[in-house]
Amino acid sequence: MLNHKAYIMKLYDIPLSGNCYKIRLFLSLLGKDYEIMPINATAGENRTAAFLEINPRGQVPVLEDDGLIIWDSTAILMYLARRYGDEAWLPLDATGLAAVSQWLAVAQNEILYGLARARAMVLFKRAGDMQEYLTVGTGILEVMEKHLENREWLALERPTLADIACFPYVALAPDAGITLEHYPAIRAWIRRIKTLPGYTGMQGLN
Ligand SMILES: N[C@@H](CCC(=O)N[C@@H](CS)C(=O)NCC(=O)O)C(=O)O
Repeated sequence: MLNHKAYIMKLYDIPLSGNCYKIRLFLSLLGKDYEIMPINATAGENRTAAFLEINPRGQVPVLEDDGLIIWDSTAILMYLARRYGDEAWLPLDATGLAAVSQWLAVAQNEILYGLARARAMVLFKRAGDMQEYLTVGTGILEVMEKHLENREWLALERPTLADIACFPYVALAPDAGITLEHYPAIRAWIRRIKTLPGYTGMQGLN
């Protein structure tokens, strides 16, 4: 009998990375199987010639789907939403797409260069300017708090990629020593995300 091995997606991953967790969370919400390809950044595995062929930026996450390689968490989320999700996650209409894109931009700007950088300093002893990261990070928490005071989800009347992209480093802010105590609307939004069917957590966030 021929052994037809079913194709399975591969995710190049660091377990404590919030950017990788975004992808694991979305794959879980979509109910998609995948294989983890662990990358040990401390041992320089993201800087080898072989890995730089896969992602010239030397970063995770990277997704490999049947020969197609995609790097950058936003690009991967968009690919997965279009390829395997329904339109709800990433709308096609101009207004809905713009509403989601605004928050995808926040995830790659203030959240990454504020909350995520502050966390990396604390957890991984990365060098940086903690004061700057805290100013940027708490600045966007204030914006999100106000925005969520009268909304359930960031972009539309339902969960979208906007929520998935922004969720990890906001929910992991306590790892960076940033309390969410003063942000009740953000805490309610975090609880809402945790009730989505297929939700999965990570270390420091269950
Ligand atoms: N904008 C990128 C950022 C990716 C990123 O910063 N990845 C980190 C882990 S969270 C990484 O690979 N760091 C290893 C390094 O830069 O040496 C994305 O969203 O995928």
